[in-house]
Amino acid sequence: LEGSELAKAIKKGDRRALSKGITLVENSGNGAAGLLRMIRPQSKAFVLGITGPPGTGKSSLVDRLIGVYRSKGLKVGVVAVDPTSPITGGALLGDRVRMLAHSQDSGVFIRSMASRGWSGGLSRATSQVVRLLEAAGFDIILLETVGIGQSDIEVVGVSHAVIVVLMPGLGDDVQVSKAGLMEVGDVYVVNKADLDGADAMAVNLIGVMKGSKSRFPAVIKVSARTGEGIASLEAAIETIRLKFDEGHDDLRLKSLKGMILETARGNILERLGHVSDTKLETLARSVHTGRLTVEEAAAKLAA
Ligand SMILES: Nc1nc2c(ncn2[C@@H]2O[C@H](COP(=O)(O)OP(=O)(O)OP(=O)(O)O)[C@@H](O)[C@H]2O)c(=O)[nH]1
Ligand SMILES: [Mg+2]
Repeated sequence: LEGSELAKAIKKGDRRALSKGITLVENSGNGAAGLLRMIRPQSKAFVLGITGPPGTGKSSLVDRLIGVYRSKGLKVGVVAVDPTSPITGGALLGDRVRMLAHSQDSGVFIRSMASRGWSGGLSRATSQVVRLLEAAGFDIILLETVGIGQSDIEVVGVSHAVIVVLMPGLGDDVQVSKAGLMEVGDVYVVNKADLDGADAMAVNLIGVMKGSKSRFPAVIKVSARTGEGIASLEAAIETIRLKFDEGHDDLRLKSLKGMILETARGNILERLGHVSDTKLETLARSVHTGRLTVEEAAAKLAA
């Protein structure tokens, strides 16, 4: 299948075609532009970003949320952006996908994307994969990414709502605030509430939130293990999803702004990644001899 045939099959919800489309996007970046034009969907799917430090239970919560939405009859797509290195990656990636109990359900589509090896185009690729899932008729798209650094967190910029998953014992919030996690969440989850320290963590977070005058994200204690608090989390997400369903354009525009920005950023970074060392050296020599300033050289490089 190629071109318009592939697009048609994806829109019919053909899973193999969807996989093929995703691979195309992953392999050829903007080379998939034609396909993305042909599948151009109405923005109907609700995209929920799930981020947080490593090991806080994001995948376990994704698993819970799949259950929640499947019981409502909604089709759920999952994109897990995995920071695992390509060297050890293969096996681990497989394990994580298998970990999800829903991988045999035809109303669920799970895809892992390795975050290594992208010269800045990760968010762009993620946004493209999200659009393919949307075209294939998924109602909810869960986008899991480990929030370690700025580029991981930028990935959730394409979401309509963002859940930041934390857990007891993260220590002071330095790690969390440094990564920019305190700015991106619509809902803050203290997962592993079955362990000690969840209350203290939640109180701490609420204190931090009160410091900000413009944002009032919810703070919810849950346990992906026992199911405690999952209903509250669901309710908090539903509040946002209802606004979305009622056609409030601001959430859609916010997500589209994220997609456009991340796509442009990806294009620029990719172009910079392809800069030849010869060209760079020529520019460096010009700066060295005083013919150009660094700023002028940078402008030439990015042109
Ligand atoms: N006690 C307890 N353990 C949990 C809970 N949720 C997840 N875990 C455990 O925490 C570990 C990490 O869970 P994951 O769901 O893989 O966490 P993650 O945030 O997706 O991890 P990465 O994707 O590697 O960053 C696993 O051993 C889970 O069994 C919980 O609510 N309580
Ligand atoms: Mg995970």
